[in-house]
Amino acid sequence: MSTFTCQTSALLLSVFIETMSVGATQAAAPKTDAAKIENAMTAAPPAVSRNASVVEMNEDGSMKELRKGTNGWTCVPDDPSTPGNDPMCLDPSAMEWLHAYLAKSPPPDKIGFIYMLQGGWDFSNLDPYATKPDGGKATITGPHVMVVGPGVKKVPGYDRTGNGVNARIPYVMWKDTPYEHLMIPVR
Ligand SMILES: [Cu+2]
Repeated sequence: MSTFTCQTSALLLSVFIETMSVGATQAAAPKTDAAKIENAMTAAPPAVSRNASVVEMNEDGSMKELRKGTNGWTCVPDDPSTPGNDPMCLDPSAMEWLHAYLAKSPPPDKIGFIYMLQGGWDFSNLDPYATKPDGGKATITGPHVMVVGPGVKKVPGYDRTGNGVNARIPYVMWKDTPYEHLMIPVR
């Protein structure tokens, strides 16, 4: 097969996959509070998400509590502004980190942990505020956990090449920004 054909098929395949995931998300995006809570809970093991708070993120970065939890964890349903299904469950330090990211303010000097067992879909592995795919390529990560906070900048052994496209190995996302964090696939 010629290189040209190869690249063309790869391009067509990626367009196809993106179209598929857009279609799938629009069909699956949770609408009711009950559906949003159910979706949010799939981000973490049941032992964690069962008693977690569930909050919905508004466009302006404010949050609406859908359910009050008891274990200190907070789960957030799929972000409908991205094509993938990407709910997450965060510990208290990771929630502070997320608020800082949304407010574009410096994150607190704490290490936080996030479950994203449904995987994630990011417009860019380099730009925290990108609104369209980098050079046409989104960063798609399967089921993973994340370690966040300024302290992770000092952790060696994670891929920092910045490619991060369809990542399968542990890598650094948004490197050299205040929101640099570790992405660790779990499957
Ligand atoms: Cu993630």
